[in-house]
Amino acid sequence: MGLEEELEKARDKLEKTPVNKSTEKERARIKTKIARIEKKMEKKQEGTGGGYEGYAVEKQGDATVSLVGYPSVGKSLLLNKLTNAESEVGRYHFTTLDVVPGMMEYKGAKIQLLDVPGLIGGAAENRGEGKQVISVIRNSDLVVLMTDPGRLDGFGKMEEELYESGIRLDTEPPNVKVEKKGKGGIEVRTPVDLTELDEESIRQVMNEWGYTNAKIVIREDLMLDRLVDVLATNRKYMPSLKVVNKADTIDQAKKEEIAEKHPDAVPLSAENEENLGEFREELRRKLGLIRIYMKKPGKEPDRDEPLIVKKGSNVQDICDKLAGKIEQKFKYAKVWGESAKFPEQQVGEDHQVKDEDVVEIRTS
Ligand SMILES: Nc1nc2c(ncn2[C@@H]2O[C@H](COP(=O)(O)OP(=O)(O)OP(=O)(O)O)[C@@H](O)[C@H]2O)c(=O)[nH]1
Ligand SMILES: [Mg+2]
Repeated sequence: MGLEEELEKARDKLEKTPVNKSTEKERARIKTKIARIEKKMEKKQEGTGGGYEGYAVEKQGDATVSLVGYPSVGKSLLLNKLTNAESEVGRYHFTTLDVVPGMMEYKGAKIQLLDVPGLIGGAAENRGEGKQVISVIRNSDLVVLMTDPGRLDGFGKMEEELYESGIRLDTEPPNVKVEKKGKGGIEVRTPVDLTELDEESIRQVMNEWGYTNAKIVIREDLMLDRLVDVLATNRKYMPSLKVVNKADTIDQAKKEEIAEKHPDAVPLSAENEENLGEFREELRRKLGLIRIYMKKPGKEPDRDEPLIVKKGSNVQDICDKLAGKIEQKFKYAKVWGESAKFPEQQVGEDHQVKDEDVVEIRTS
């Protein structure tokens, strides 16, 4: 039996197994099996030399975003409106066959947008170009899920498809640490109460994943799926942004209905360039990009070309980004702005910066 067939069988079995307390262990076993077949398939794909070549896009700029959605939702037109790229826009499905990159500049940040070919049913099962689509998405920093008013179910379908491919959207990775040991069996430590899993089933699942001697520390009320995610180790956690394009084709009532059903989706029109500002701002916010104005001693800060770093970055990260530009050894930094207790505060490398701070690096 081929891997694909095996996978299909296992998925089928899972679907037919009801969800209740008595089938919990059986479902755990099947899920483990599914995850292991998927991993095997991935390995095989890598082994054949990938076949990713046509899709390998060099990451450029401060962040990379993939634009996914069913054929003809308007991905190419949006890319053309927002960036310097020229992606073919057509009335026919699948006008975009390769990944087309474009660069968008917004508030000093260079955001690379990738027009990714139609995310079609079956991507997770390695049908068609699905696997390559997934690999491009996994390599980006955020995924835009795009649909139009006629296909609002697209969001759920895309989310499902990405989930099946090991991509976890808008979710924190499990707060769990696993450490392999030389002996002693499986030691389970849970400082919190677990409502779904007991130690026995945790041990069982870990055994099925090939862990015989290990320590697992669980710091959240872990569900079975997330335990499997930890053990599978190939999960990708990333943010997403939902977009409903072609807002120009609907009336106010329909707009309100969409806002109610999908409050987190940004309605826009690539054609009429409606609401593109909000889209850019949401992208920047979700990517967590912040601006730092660098300053040289005795000079005014450079406000024209901010240094872009991720939210939560510290002075050390800034120095890393400036690598090559600072030749001498870091001594201290001076900071003005939101992160400073007072203007011109003297700080060390672990000081966390905030959006629009002014930073002066002192070297010795
Ligand atoms: N009314 C309206 N039509 C749009 C809008 N955006 C795109 N379209 C039209 O929808 C059709 C498909 O647009 P594309 O940009 O080619 O769609 P795509 O998602 O790139 O499609 P594939 O490359 O096939 O996956 C074209 O005829 C566009 O002119 C919009 O905001 N409003
Ligand atoms: Mg296209």
